[in-house]
Amino acid sequence: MNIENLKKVDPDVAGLIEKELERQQTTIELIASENFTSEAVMEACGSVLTNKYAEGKPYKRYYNGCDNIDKIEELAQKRACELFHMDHANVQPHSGAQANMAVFMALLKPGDKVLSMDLSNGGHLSHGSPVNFSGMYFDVKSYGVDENGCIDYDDVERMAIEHQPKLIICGASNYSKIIDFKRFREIADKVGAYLLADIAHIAGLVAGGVHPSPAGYAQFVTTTTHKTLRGPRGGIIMCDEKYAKQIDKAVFPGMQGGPLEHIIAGKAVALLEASKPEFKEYAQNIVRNAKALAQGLLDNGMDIVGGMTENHLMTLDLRKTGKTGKDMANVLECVGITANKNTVPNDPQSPFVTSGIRLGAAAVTTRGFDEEAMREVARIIAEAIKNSDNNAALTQLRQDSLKLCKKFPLYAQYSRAGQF
Ligand code: DSN
Repeated sequence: MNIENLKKVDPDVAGLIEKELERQQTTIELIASENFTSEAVMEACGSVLTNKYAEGKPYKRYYNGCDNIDKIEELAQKRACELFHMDHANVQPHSGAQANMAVFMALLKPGDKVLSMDLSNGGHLSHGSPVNFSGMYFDVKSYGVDENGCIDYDDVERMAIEHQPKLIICGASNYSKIIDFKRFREIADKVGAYLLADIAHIAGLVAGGVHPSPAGYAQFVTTTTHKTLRGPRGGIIMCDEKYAKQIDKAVFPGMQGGPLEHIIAGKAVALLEASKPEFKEYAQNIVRNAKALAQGLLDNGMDIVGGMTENHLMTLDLRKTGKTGKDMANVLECVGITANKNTVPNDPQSPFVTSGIRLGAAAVTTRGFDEEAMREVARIIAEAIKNSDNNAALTQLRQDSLKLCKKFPLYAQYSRAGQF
């Protein structure tokens, strides 16, 4: 991360980047959708590729001078298809929400019916929330989770038969159990619906072989590239070959203009990294660490939605403590732990206040946290919540979290000689 030029040209921005690096190095990152990408990915994203317009597809562009860009984008497509065992990949979506939007555009007309997971039960905004384009222009019916935090597949089937959706979406932003893609496909087939699997959160787990793959079940798979997959911020759509043209047309010219080829290069690098044996080990470690965190929290008397996690994340249920997600996420920030407030199923609080906190293990696993460290993180969280009004206790807990950060350095070569 050489920012020497930036320091001269714009010391304000350079200074803030340095502060952000220090924040990342000195805090414990538990936001379930975040991760630390490699320097190789960052070099690709910060490269001269940002200078190039490349509307269109590889070898079919609206601009000249795309020889190198074509090869890079083709590599990203090929690597995505190989990693996820899908026929076709469009690597141009700027984000996961835009990937989902393009699938909607490719398959549906305004007013068509969609069946997807409710946002407050763990679904995503772009799966049909009334405040998002997906809920404004389509007729969305939502399934949720049962009292154990699990999808009730019989209920999904009942709703599919009742509503006859054209598209069923599986995949979530806050769901801690394995998703049964086969069952979803059986339900979709029963009512003649397309199946879209949004694997944004679990893509790295799928790539690493610790979560079943949607390949062979979902005709459409969308993902982000920056969560458990550990790439740059962005999206990808994959599909069966027979839908390739439809999807490509929906992305461009339907949804987007010029693709971000520097980010696409970063995606190509991340996809290569995710195909290596070390990444399998990383994915296994994420799940192991998430389970250690969950067990530690349960042992410290905390409640978790659905109990033990089966993937990289979990939601702390604070209802019995009488404290809110909003306040406790702020308390955790005081002790050096970054997480986000999140609703729990049937939450009595508003989405801005909430009774839960979502926690994920992908980012800390990247910096090398092991199960023992995760148990210590669980202790710090539980103690911070119990002692949320005790400044002395919180100050000590901040020291404890800093100790962990020092033990597992992040981008160590950039830190100012371990000054933190
Ligand atoms: N905002 C992302 C998350 O935190 O899960 C989903 O897009």
